Amino acid sequence: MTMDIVIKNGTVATASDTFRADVGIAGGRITAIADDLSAAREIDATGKLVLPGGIEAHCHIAQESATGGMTADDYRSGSISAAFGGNSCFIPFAAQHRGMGVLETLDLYDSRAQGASVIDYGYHLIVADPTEKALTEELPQAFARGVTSFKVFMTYDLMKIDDSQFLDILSVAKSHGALTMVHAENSGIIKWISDRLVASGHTAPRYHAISHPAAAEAEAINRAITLARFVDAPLLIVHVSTPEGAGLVAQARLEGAKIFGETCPQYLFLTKDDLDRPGMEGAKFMCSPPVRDTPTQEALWRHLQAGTFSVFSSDHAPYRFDASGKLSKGPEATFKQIANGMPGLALRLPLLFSEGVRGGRITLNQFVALGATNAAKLYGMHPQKGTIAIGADADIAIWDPEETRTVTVEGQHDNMDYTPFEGRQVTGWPVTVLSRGETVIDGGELVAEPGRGRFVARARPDFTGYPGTRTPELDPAWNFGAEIAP
Ligand code: DUC
Ligand code: ZN
Ligand code: ZN
Repeated sequence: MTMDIVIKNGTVATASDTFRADVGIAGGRITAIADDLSAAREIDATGKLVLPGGIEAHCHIAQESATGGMTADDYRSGSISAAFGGNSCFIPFAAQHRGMGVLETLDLYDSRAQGASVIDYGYHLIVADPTEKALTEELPQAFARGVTSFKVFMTYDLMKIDDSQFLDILSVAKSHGALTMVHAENSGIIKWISDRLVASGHTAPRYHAISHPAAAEAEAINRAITLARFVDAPLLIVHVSTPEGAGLVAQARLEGAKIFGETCPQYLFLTKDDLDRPGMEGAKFMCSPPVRDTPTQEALWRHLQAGTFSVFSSDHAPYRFDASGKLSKGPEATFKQIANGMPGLALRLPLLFSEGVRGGRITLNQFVALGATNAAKLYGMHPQKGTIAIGADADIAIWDPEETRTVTVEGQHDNMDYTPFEGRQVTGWPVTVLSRGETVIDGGELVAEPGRGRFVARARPDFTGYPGTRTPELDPAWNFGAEIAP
């Protein structure tokens, strides 16, 4: 058997197994996993971990917000940053804004990504304007184009959909096999408390945490799960930040509903004390939902360990600490006027490895599942991506589990001027990253050309094992024969 590359002497880990093996690559795919392989090019992985390349499934790249602000990272800088963080694939959002067609949105993001990305990519479609045309024609066409996940918002005046629109999108997604994702926070609670805070002069960044109470997340997650279960559609709750929200996800999963959860590093590593840093510094730590407190961190770690969360994502939403981003409304802006989001594309996996695996909170196999395999499965890329198996794309990250670095903004490769994780000691870093057998990162250097990354047309996810629910009112056998929903 002729191979182009062999990764030798490493410890391979997948979502299920850890074993000593060489990995052979030919034509960009994994063609052999065996004791002793050789090829013209050999990568020595002695003392290293050979893992599936990470799949970053939640990041905002070359995306404008509904109010017009543009993220600091584009597909070039964003993909480079992702690769340095051990990822060989990422799935940013293609954001439809009101008045835009779905296909027009996808064309726009194609033009932004093509020729720019160093790793493979797909998009989740954000649906903010579910017109009849979007529901009946364009979402099915998006699905046929390989965009098989749709995100909706329950908050933000210019993005949010109502419950009836949510049911429409869940039903369309279900009938095509797409996965709906939701930003679940109660818009009314946030507006009510924010208005009172601002009116009484409480405008500093720290009040962002107060204005997005845990109850707002819990109410919306409960409602989102209720709606998804009502039409028996799969749903993934993104960026879960509270024990209450995580508990609702866990309970629904226990009951067999096709409900999935995601959490992010900021909810495990930062707290509202970071929002209370002097002056406007707290703006660097503003994201929605907000960072919470230490007991919340502990509870979310328990949920990660126990399997409540299927994916662990950065929610990289890069707005610089200057007039192009966080301070676009000036240094006196209220918390309502500051862009939500923080960077973390390159640090998601090292933070999870250092604190999770080395800290004894999750196994190495859970780390692989949370960082790559589960995203590949849920987002329709498995087994092409997300695992080390014969026939899979040779998307591989080689990790040095012993290397310790201190996080600095200078050490990042994104377009940001700060990192919320500045000064943190992290042990365990990716040192070599391959994408379809091509080396992207080698010894701390970028060695691939922007534009080599390809769009991945994704398939429908497999929901075997989730029996779901049957709503009598939607069952023609019970509802006097009315055909209401797929
Ligand atoms: N939701 C996200 O998913 N990311 C950034 C901000 C937000 O509200
Ligand atoms: Zn969100
Ligand atoms: Zn996000």
